[in-house]
Amino acid sequence: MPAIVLVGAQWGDEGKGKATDLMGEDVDYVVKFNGGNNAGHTVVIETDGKREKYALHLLPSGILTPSVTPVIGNGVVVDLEVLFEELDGLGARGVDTSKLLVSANAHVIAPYNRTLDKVTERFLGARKIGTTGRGIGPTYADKMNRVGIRIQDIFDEGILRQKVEAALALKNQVLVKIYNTRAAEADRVVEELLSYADRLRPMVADTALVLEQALNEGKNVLLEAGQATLLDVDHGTYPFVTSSSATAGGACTGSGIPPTRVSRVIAILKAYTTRVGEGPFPTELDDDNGEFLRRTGAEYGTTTGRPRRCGWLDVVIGRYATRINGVTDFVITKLDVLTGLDTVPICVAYDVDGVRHDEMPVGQSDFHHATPIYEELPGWPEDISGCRTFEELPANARAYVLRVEELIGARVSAIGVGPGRHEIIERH
Ligand code: 2SA
Ligand code: GDP
Ligand code: MG
Repeated sequence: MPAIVLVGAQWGDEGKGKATDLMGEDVDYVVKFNGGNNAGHTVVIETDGKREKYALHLLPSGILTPSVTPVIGNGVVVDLEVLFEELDGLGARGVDTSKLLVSANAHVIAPYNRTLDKVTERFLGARKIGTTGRGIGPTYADKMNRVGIRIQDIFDEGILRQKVEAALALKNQVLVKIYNTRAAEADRVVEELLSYADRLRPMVADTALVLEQALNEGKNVLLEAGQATLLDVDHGTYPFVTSSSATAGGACTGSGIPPTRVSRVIAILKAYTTRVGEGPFPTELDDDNGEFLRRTGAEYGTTTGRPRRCGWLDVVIGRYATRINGVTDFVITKLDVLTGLDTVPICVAYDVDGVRHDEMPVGQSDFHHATPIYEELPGWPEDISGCRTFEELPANARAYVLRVEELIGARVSAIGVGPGRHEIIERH
């Protein structure tokens, strides 16, 4: 049976959490395969007419569906303090988290990597990336450098100590001599990490094997990305990216599920564009329209609270996401946010020094000063949040979706018309 991959098409915050939650009923396992608690997924659930809002960071969004087994895959970086805080928070709200599985091969965000992330950003000053400061970059750097700490190391004090000491031999030089800050003490780090061992032990598994067995038994597995295509370390707007593989390929390396098992790749595309952190953004709006999108779409970081940069939809990026991820179908989210605009612009290509680009420019410098070429579509004044079928949408909203579908080159299988779990139109 199939594995389904769900990715973000733009710079994140497209509504992946809501889309994953919506699929929850139809899947048996939801696997987070990249990133860590830099992610922020807001899921709004209506029970008895009351709206309950959940903000998930490290845990897969599927954790809110009782029948789902949530899995933290090997490609994730885990802050253990945050893991237990998040589990306790959900537990206090009556969510059963007892089925959670954590890969023995996932890497741990050591406290010194949180420090390094923050001091590096301060050190870079104007050249900073605008990270979430959660220690993500330094932890993936340790993984590639082969000085990382893995979940399984927490259960072997001797190995853990050896690894922490090896990592700190170099890091403390950097912390003290370059960043002029305090050295990390190996003993304290080891003590802190060991303190989580007993609670962690029952959750730890060979998750790649568990998922292989689940697929063999005909179970459905959803692989849920954190961040998005243009934040992918290989395919994004490097260096203004996160440090993991957020595209469909990363779903396989980050979970241990082979590509031949994946039958569907869903990409989530917001009806406009947002970005948090630094880096190029051709359709960014610094005017009233940008403010309208931020206010109407409540565009503030789910993890850091930072105001998100806002701009019009960019289908050059949409097409790129289709290609890089092998998208089978898109979910367009937040169409309701565009309600009330006279015209809705879509960026269909870029002008770079008088040359038209229909694809992402190969050179990052060109992307930095790309000017959008817009196509203007008529807007719609009607409230669409109550629409549940495509036919119920106003003609101009339908025309917008159909035009986007044509421009990105893949089917739109669902359309979000509000933050709630059921505020969605499914197209069969
Ligand atoms: P990091 O911390 O090393 O991953 O930062 C590197 C870049 O990746 C961006 N990034 C994100 N972009 C959008 N949303 C993210 N999650 C949160 C949210 C962000 C928040 O859901 O709103 O609350 O600020 C996320 N995580 C990482 C980051 O902005 C850098 O550009
Ligand atoms: P993620 O990181 O991709 O999971 O997205 P976030 O949760 O960070 O940001 C998406 C925000 O949009 C959340 O606050 C969602 O509740 C909200 N949202 C998702 N889909 C829709 C939609 O169709 N309409 C509206 N108005 N809000 C939505
Ligand atoms: Mg988010």
